Amino acid sequence: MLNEQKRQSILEVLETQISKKRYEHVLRVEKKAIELATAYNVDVEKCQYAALLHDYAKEWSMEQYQVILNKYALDMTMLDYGSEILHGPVAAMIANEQFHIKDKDILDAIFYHTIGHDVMSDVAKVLFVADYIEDGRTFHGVVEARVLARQSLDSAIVYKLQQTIMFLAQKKVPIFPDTIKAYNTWISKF
Ligand code: DGI
Ligand code: FE
Ligand code: FE
Repeated sequence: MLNEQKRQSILEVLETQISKKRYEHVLRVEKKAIELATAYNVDVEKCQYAALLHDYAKEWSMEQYQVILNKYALDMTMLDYGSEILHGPVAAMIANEQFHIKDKDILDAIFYHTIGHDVMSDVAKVLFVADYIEDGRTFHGVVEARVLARQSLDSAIVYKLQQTIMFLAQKKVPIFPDTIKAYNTWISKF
């Protein structure tokens, strides 16, 4: 478990960055991440760090994103997809820079929490699934996702990628190529 003092110091800053509604989502993701990490024998503390910081930059402006993208020479094509795609990679840079998190599992989990990735550590898998099925989610299909998450993290990951791509295509919004890449890799595993 994450030391409560460290946890509170993160929450204090987090509260200044995102709305109350999103802050509560983050706490529910943390709760679900602890639950999944415990069930699947994954490092609980790492999963808590990843959960607490994953949406840190979700409400930032394009100007703020641009600064981080330039500073870390991140993929500029992400700018075409807005905050939905940018907030994970940017939050990973902030976790490193501002919260001094150097653990690759935690940083990658945050980086890839929206788009997914062909190779995902156990911490990344826990966050990817916890974000999708936390208790506040009510979308069509969440019940199925929760059932799958009890069977295996991998099956829930494939389901999330499949559902997300269908949802985006239905909305007629552009799909970030790495999201498709992750889908292609994961779908061939099942
Ligand atoms: O930040 P959260 O809302 O908690 O969850 P998230 O980071 O998984 O973001 C989900 C949103 O991102 C959801 O509305 C779908 C969207 N998204 C995921 N992949 C893509 C995407 N949006 C675009 N335009 N393209 C993508 O490839
Ligand atoms: Fe997110
Ligand atoms: Fe989230």
